[in-house]
Amino acid sequence: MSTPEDAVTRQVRSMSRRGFATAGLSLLAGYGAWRWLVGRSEEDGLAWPLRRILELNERLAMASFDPSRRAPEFATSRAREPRVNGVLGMEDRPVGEADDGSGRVLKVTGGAQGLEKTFRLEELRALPRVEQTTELKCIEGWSTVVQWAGVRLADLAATTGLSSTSGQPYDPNRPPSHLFPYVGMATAQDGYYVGLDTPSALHPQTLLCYEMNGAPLSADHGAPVRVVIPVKYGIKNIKWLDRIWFTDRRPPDYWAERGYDWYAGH
Ligand SMILES: Nc1nc2c(c(=O)[nH]1)N[C@H]1C(S)=C(S)[C@@H](COP(=O)(O)O)O[C@H]1N2
Ligand SMILES: [Mo]
Repeated sequence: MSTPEDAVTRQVRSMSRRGFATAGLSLLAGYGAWRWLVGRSEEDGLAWPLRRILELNERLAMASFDPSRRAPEFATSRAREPRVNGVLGMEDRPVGEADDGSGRVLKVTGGAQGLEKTFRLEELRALPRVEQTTELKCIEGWSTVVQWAGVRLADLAATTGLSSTSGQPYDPNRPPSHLFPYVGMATAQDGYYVGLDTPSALHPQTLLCYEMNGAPLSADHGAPVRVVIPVKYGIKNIKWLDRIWFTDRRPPDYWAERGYDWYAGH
């Protein structure tokens, strides 16, 4: 004869059995979905369904990017020395090169028929100098306020006319026709490379920097010239920059190839 307690126990047992079965089923479903996901072919280090989601994020980021939006700027007194983070491509620096790399040139290509122009450090210094104190934000979770000095990539595009196939100088108020949609950047020997959308690359706060916190840029921080692009995460702030190319094709990007968001804005 069963007591009320027995009935309760049975009920609890069957409930937990059902609960267990449900949990087990959903686990299996989850496992199946996971197996399915990891079985998908990879594109740039990510299973394609995840890649599609990232691409959707990127499209949203592109559509919502407002070129008139500026990253916050800070009082110079807030500036600190950032840690040295990321040395990819920098092992390719020739031994014996002057610390400031002043003998090197920056190559820039684009324009009507892939014209190349080169700039020595002094030539970059002769272009309008911009100082700004902005935050360098790493995706690893740290950020440092740094004072930078350099030339706007937009000003370089204005003097060279390389940012459009029409060859017209870049003017933010009257953008030239046939502006290239992308900008590629790389260290010498391609040890590190980033791809940028042109609105971000020609944003007024995007600088080719040669000074940090009032001193010439050090080798560790990317001398002679590095990119500072405060509308993007640190990964896009390429150090020891060798080449810039304005292009119709989305340029390769070191971290996007390893599963990070190609856009990497914040
Ligand atoms: N050439 C090169 N540039 C690079 C990297 C790198 O590995 N190689 N790392 C990036 C990352 S992830 C960050 S956070 C910043 C760090 O800049 P810092 O070393 O001047 O602090 O550099 C960026 N630029
Ligand atoms: Mo970073």
